[in-house]
This record gives sequence, C-alpha cells and structure tokens, in this order.
Amino acid sequence: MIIARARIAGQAGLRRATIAVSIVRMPTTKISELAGLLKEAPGEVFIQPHDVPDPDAIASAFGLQYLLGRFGVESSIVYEREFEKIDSLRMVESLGVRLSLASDVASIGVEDWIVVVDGQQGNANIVDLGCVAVAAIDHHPLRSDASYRYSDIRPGAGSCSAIIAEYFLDSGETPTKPVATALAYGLFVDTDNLTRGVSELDARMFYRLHAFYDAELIRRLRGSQITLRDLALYAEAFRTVETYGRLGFLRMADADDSLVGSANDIVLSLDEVDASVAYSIRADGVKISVRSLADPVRANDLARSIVSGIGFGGGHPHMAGGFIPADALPQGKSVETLIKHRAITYLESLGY
Ligand SMILES: [Mn+2]
Repeated sequence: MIIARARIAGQAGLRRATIAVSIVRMPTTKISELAGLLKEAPGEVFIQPHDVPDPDAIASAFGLQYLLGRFGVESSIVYEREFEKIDSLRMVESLGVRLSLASDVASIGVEDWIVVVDGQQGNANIVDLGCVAVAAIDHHPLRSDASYRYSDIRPGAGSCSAIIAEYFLDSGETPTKPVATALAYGLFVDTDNLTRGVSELDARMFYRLHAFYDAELIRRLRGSQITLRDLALYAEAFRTVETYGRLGFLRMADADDSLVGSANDIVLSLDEVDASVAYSIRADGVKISVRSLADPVRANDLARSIVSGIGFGGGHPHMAGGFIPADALPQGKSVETLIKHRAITYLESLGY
C-alpha cells in the first residue's frame, strides 16, 4: 500500500517508502528469497535430487524440505531411479526421510515447480520430469544452458549439504537432529570424510552441525557401506586392476553406478595410483568413473576425453563420471582398449 502511494509520489517518495518497509521486514536470506518465489507456484512444489540419489543429494533435499516448511512452503521430494548404495537406503530409513520415485507420483504435472538440488537441469543424471525447474542449488560446475528464477550454484563447495546447512545458519533456524545428521553425513560422503575438495564453507558447516547431529548414527552409517553381494563383485574386480604410470584402471562386471564409484575410490587409495578410471561394461552401455588426486589431471576433463563423441560425462576436478550407450560403442572393437587408449592419450597431452 505504501509502495503504491510512493510510486505515484515519484522518486523521493519511493525512497521514503523503501526505508519504511525495510524497518518491518526481516533481513532477506537466501531461504526467504527462495520461499517467497515458491509461494507463487501455480501447482505443487517438488524438490528433485539427482537420479540415483547419494547421501549428499538426499540430505540436501531433506534439509531444504524441512527449512521450506518453516517458511510456509510445503514440498515433496521426488527422484528418478532407485538409490543403489546401502548407506543411502539406511540413511533414509533411520532418519525418516520421505521421498518418492517420480514414476509413483501421479500428481506431477506441467504446472508444478521443481527445485533441483545437488545437480542442474540438463545434466545426464537429472531426468526431466516435465515440470518447471524454477530453482537450482548445487555444487557442480555451472551449466550455461540452464536458467532459473532462483539459483545458488557454488562449484567451490565440497558438498551441497554445506550450502543447505548455511541456509539454516543464515536464517537463524536450528536443524532438527535428523536434518543435522543427514547434512553432516552428506558432507562427509562428498568430501570423503573432510579430505576431498573441502572448502572453507564445508569446514565451517561441519563445525556448526556438530552441535546438532547424531554421531552414533553417523558411525553406524559408516559401518553400512557395502553388502556381501557388493563384496563379491569387488573381489572379482580388484583382480583386473592395472596401472600405467600412476594411472589405475579397474574393470567391473555388470555393476551399478555407485558400486563402480566406490570400487574406484579403493583403486585411488593405492599408494601407486594418483588418478583412476573404473568402468563397468553392461547391457545398456559402459559406465565410467574417474578420480584424481593430482591437480593437473582433472577428473571431469579425463571423463569427457574418454567419452568424447560417443557418450556423455562430467563432474568435479576430483571425481567425475561418464556413460557410453551400448549403441554408440564401436562395433567389433575392444571397449577396454578404447577406454585405456583415450585415458592415456589425455594424460600424455598433459605431459603427466
Ligand atoms: Mn554432491
């Protein structure tokens, strides 16, 4: 009302009105800005973590859902493709995270709005659910081909959980024990227990979350990393490990994405290896996981070099992934040799 009058009164009046309004208004925080936008949604509000959500994606969605609720916005978490790693499942069970497979949510429609977390629209691991992706909160490299009405994309952050934890802090909200536990666990997993790609934000948020999380539950989740079936696949895969200089390779039989990544982490932990490529040749194509501890070797660039022209890939400088669909594979040629040749060519182009 004041603003409307002031607009008629002209510039000086507008300035007065702005001052008057700012006295009664709480300082704008990122979450209040996002919540304000989402209140305009013509349909439902969904939070979408990346496909096959990992602990960081689940925690980010869970924390954001709670916080939006505190700001008067109801939302549901939807995801595409079931999580694969056992700790994700245990986390959801023990923290009471409510999330649904998109295919089970009949009400999703074109008028609904989506907030993408721990990923960005257009990424290979974010399925298009056919609604409006109005916002994104992420820590992966910024994509230039997507635009949002709200975006908070910080490639420097080691985890998306730390970004969401900061939303709590900035708005003066206290995370519940389950929310704090989820965020701390997500932060741990994405930063490999505060050793990989840790930003100042991750360290600060770990410190702040420490007062609220359930340390015993985190310890138990750390104790549920793989299943007996996974172990059998690992045992077989580790026999295939080969090195070329300080680059390690590992081949897995038909394994899901998460398992390829975790097996690759173990290859990277070898004293003799600074960068590693793990791949699984499956009926639908070849899944590739790339890791690097060596600064000149960027895992995302290496992943893209391997899949160049025949698949898609990307990620962080320390961890990345890729996929080559079965029908794009060169016929009658060895996939293994192709992957190794391309990886070695990339490394040699760096003179590494
Ligand atoms: Mn993440």
